[in-house]
Amino acid sequence: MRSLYKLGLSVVLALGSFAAWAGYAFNFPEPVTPIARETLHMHNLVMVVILVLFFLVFGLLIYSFRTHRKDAGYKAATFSGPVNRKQWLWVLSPFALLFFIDYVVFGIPAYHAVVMYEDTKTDAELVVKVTGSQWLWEYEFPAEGVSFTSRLITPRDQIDSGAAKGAHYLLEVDNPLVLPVGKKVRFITTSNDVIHSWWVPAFGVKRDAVPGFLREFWATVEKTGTYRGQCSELCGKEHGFMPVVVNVVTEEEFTKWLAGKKAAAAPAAASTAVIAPAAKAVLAKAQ
Ligand SMILES: [Cu+2]
Repeated sequence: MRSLYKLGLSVVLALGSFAAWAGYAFNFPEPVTPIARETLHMHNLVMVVILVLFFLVFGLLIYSFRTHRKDAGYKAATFSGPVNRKQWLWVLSPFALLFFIDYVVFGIPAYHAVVMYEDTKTDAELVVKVTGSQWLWEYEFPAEGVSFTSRLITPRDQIDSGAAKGAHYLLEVDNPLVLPVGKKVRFITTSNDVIHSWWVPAFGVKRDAVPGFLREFWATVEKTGTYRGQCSELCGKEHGFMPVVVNVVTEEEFTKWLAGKKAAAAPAAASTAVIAPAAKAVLAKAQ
């Protein structure tokens, strides 16, 4: 009894220490897209069902161990011959129960989630192409002719522990991706070199960026804010240094930002247009 008390006390103390972990995000981040919410619901459903099964199975097991002990005076049953109906029932009912849980209780919502995840085209209002490179992300709005790169800006001395680490250590970039709130955005991913993976936990999306392939996913972000993620496919020595930062803003702010990006891209395009004929003239002379 005493050892049981000690065990109970140590469990309480261990759980008590969780209070000290308050800053440690243990659960899913707050979902901000339909996919993230669906994923969280799916996770919660599976968690509840498997916990009920866990306690049911272990409860029965411990009950059986305790009550059917020889030293508690329990007499073992003796039986032989063909399996009777009751035995068949004991064999088949857990099988039927697990089959039902897997294919109906989990299967239907999981099917719904997967179909929803793959539906990138219905009502998509914006297309963003995401290209992974060793070791940065490139974002492109093909319809607008806007593209830019997004690189880590955490100073090297923070990484080498020469300076105190900032609030968004390794999760900060020079040019974050900007998206409008409440719009369905279709993402197309690919890569310039090796396989990368674009991942923002709060969006509930993670998709590999594979060289030579275009892969898709979508997100409708319902809340403005800054969301951070990382490359989640080991892609070389600076895999840990290519974060994803997405600023989700109102429609007006987004239009303004996009216009600014377009304006910044225009002079560059104009100057190449001027240089090209000049270069042609030089080439003509050389011939
Ligand atoms: Cu990568």
